[in-house]
Amino acid sequence: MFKSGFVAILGKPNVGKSTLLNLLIGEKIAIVSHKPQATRKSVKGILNGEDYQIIFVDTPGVHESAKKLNQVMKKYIDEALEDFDLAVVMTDNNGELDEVLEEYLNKIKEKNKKAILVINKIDLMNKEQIKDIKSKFTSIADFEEILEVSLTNQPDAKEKILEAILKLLPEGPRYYEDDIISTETERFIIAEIIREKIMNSVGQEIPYHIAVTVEEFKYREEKNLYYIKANIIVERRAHKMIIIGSGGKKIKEIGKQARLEIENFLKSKVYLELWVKIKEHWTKKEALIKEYIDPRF
Ligand SMILES: Nc1nc2c(ncn2[C@@H]2O[C@H](COP(=O)(O)OP(=O)(O)OP(=O)(O)O)[C@@H](O)[C@H]2O)c(=O)[nH]1
Ligand SMILES: [Mg+2]
Repeated sequence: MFKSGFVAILGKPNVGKSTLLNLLIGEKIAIVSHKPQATRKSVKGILNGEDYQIIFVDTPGVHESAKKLNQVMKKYIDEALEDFDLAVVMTDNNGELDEVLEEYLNKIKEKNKKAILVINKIDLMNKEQIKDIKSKFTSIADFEEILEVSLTNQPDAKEKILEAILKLLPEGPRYYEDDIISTETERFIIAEIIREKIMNSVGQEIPYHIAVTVEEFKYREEKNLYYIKANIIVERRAHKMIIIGSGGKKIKEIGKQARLEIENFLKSKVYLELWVKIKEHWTKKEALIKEYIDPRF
């Protein structure tokens, strides 16, 4: 019997959803940050086995907020919950459970879909804390299985989670060719790698006000490398100054880190050119959100 399906990964910001996606796929396709709300749009990763194909959908973690960008992020979760076969609900040592997450848990129930609860980051918790989180979640939703793991500190976490998923996955077709691991474009992944490097190298607030667009992406035969030109969009002049840093030091470091990872991703030498552009209040303007994040929303 061939098993397949769409597995939605849901949870509050920073619990480790993108870490899980990357671990399951075995390649880094989603960005990871110690800062919350790293993921902005859903990222699909495909895992092919002898007798199964799982399409994981990593969703953005969101807080309740009226902000436009947050509303767009929520649309990705709604979309992931339109059509899915199994939900992996994740939480961490914060055990946060608010109305937004509760709404999604209700939706899973309404749709008669099964869910697995993954309690992540047990390396930061004691038994008592784990027990409390477990009872908090099980008091409002049903889970077929509850797993306590540490994605970063436990070698068999991946196997445990995969095994639980395969047990619950329905019979189904191979939806995608078996040689692709993601439906995301190279351009998107490159922009995300750059955004991750910025997120992880500047202060608290700025990451939520930046977008990255890849303007040019071409292979230069004569030089044997990819030429990539990307724009870093910020909302304010002050943010631009911080990203550039004194004497251009900061942007140089961001560029170097991003280039190394893009080279690894493309398996080729890369020449990366970064430009910082100011677009005032872009996170509040629908047309600009469409342009930088997703034209569909
Ligand atoms: N201590 C510890 N940290 C972890 C573990 N798993 C993930 N992390 C860290 O948690 C942080 C958040 O991980 P992400 O995968 O970006 O979380 P996310 O749920 O995708 O976050 P959003 O995209 O913001 O919703 C990163 O710094 C990870 O390295 C774990 O088992 N233990
Ligand atoms: Mg994420």
